[in-house]
Amino acid sequence: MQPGRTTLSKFLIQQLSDAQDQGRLAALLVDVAAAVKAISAMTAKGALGGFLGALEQTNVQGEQQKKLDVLAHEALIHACDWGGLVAGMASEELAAPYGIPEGYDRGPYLLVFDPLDGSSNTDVNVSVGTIFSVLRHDAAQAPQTADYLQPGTRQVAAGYAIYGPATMLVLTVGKGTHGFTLDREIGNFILTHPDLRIPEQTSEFAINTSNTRFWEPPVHRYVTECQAGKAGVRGRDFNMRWIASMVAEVHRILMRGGVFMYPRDSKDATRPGRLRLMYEANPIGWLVEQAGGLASTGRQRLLAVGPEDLHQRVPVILGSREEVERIERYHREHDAGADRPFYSPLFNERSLFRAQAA
Ligand code: AFP
Repeated sequence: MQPGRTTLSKFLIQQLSDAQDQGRLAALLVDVAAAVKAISAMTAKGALGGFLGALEQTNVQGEQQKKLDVLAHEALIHACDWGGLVAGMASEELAAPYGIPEGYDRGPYLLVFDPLDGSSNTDVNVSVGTIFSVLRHDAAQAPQTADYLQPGTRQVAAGYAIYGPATMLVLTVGKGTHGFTLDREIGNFILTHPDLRIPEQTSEFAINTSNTRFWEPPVHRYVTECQAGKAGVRGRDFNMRWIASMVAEVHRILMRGGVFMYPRDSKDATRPGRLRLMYEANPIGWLVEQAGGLASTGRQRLLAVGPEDLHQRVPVILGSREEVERIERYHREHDAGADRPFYSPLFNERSLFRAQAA
């Protein structure tokens, strides 16, 4: 595969040459890429296109919708619902799955997506993204919600687009994680970052530290040690980033390593985390694993989580292998009651959490 010259279509034909339905999966990913180009044009136009600002309504998550949330959602639906490749679609912006309209053929795939991740950043011109996951649905009848509730290990393709200074598409079909850059002059995605690998070590972590008082002790232990730097047990200084756009954090980690954490916290006892399993954690988790990293809830592999709800939230800890392994060890030690000597004075048994199995 010749970086700088291989187009997305050529790449997919080559990567899927031995796959069941390779032509249809490649065609679906090309349709997703077409929607990404449309979203890229809108995000790049910003205020000039009237694309900024929020709408009155809220989505199924109870979050206020930005104009671009809805426009990105519509771009993906319109690019993918007519081609006879999907049996149905699920979106962060829809409470229930989207049924393929009468008159259109259905195909063997389910497309699940967050149309615009990081949308709280749209009006301040910070990178945002689209995240998508492809599952199979081989039954003849139209899919029900339960047909979407497949663990991340059942994905057949996953990817994200990042609308930054450059628009990039990063995807996997199970044979590594590969990056494509949009050449706007010819309107094509060109392979620029083949076989991305996440360095196993890092000195950079990403977490929203305004939630410190809500964290579980093992997360607090890990972050406190990073902040102690050379003077502490880690023996080296760490750097911190928080862009509030998961796609942008993950892209940085794929480019140079790092660890991203949106752990379970006690801010809202009804929510085991902020990020959604089906269309954020699972696709991103597979991309990270395919690039040699780890993706965990802190207590189990993200891709092994059995979905119970289309919009279910999970704790997310992912990135450089050695750091994620350390954080998982801290969770095990906490749950086994073996980490008491490491507690920060801020934390003790009477406070926020009782050890709970995942
Ligand atoms: P939005 O799409 O509502 O902006 O949420 C983005 C996100 O799901 C994820 O991309 C960020 O990492 C995380 O939320 C930021 O959460 P905080 O605003 O709590 O830092």
